[in-house]
Amino acid sequence: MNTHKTALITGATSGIGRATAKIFAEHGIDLILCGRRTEKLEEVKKELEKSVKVITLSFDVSNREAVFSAINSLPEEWKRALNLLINNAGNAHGLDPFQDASLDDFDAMIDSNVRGLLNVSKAVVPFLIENTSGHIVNISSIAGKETYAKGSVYCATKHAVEAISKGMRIDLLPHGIKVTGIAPGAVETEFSMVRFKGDQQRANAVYQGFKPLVAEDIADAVYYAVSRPDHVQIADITLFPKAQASGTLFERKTD
Ligand code: 8X3
Repeated sequence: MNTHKTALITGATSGIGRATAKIFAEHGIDLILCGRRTEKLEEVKKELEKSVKVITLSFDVSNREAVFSAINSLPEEWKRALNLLINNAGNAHGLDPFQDASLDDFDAMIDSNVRGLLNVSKAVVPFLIENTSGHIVNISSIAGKETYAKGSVYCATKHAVEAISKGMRIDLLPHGIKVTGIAPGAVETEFSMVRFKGDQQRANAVYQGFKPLVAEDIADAVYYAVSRPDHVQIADITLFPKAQASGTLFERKTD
C-alpha cells in the first residue's frame, strides 16, 4: 500500500480549499490543485511548491467533459500516486424564500455542489480503486443536516452531499476507500460574498457579534480525518463556532 499521500483538492484557490492545501503541504502531502481561476491556482502553487510537489488543473467542476479531460491528462506517476480526494468546490447562490428565489440560483448550486462533486468523484475514483488505497473527504455543511428558512435548495444540495458520502462509504467499502463528511457551520470566507452576490454589508452581517470559524479551522479537521491510522475511518465531523448551536441559532454580542 502506498503510504505517501497525494491529494486532489477542488476549489483550491481560496477559502477552505486553499487552507487545506496549505496544511497538507506543511505535512508533506503532494498536491493536485484544482480551480477555475488559473492565476490564483498558480499563486497557490508558487507558495506551496517550496515544500511539496504541486500540479494545477484548471476546470469548472460542473463541466463534465472538462473535469474528465483534465483529470485523465494527469501524468502517469501522479495518477498512480493519487490517494486522497477533497471535494471542496461549492457555493451558495442567494438566500431567498423558495417562492422568490431564482431558478438560475438553484441550477448554479445543483451544478457545483452536486453535479460537480459527482463529476470529480467519478473521474478520480477509478484511480483510488486502482491504487488500492484512498480516502474521499466531502465538504458538506450544517445545511446538509438541517433545513433553514430561505435555504431550501442550498440545504437540498448539502443533504445530497450527505447522502452521497454515505452511499460512497457503503459502495467503496470492498475497495478499502475511506469516506469522510465534514459539515461546518459559519465559516468566514468568500462564501457569504458569493451567496449575497457581492453585497458586502449583507455578507458582513452574517458574522457580526461573534467569532466565526475560519478556513484554517476546517482545514485542521480535514487534516485530522486524513491523518488517522489506516484502520480508523472518521465518518462525520460537524463543527460550529463556539457561538453557534444550530444552523440558525447564534449568540451574538452587541457593543
Ligand atoms: C455554510 C454554512 O450555515 O450558511 O454552508 O449553511 S450555512
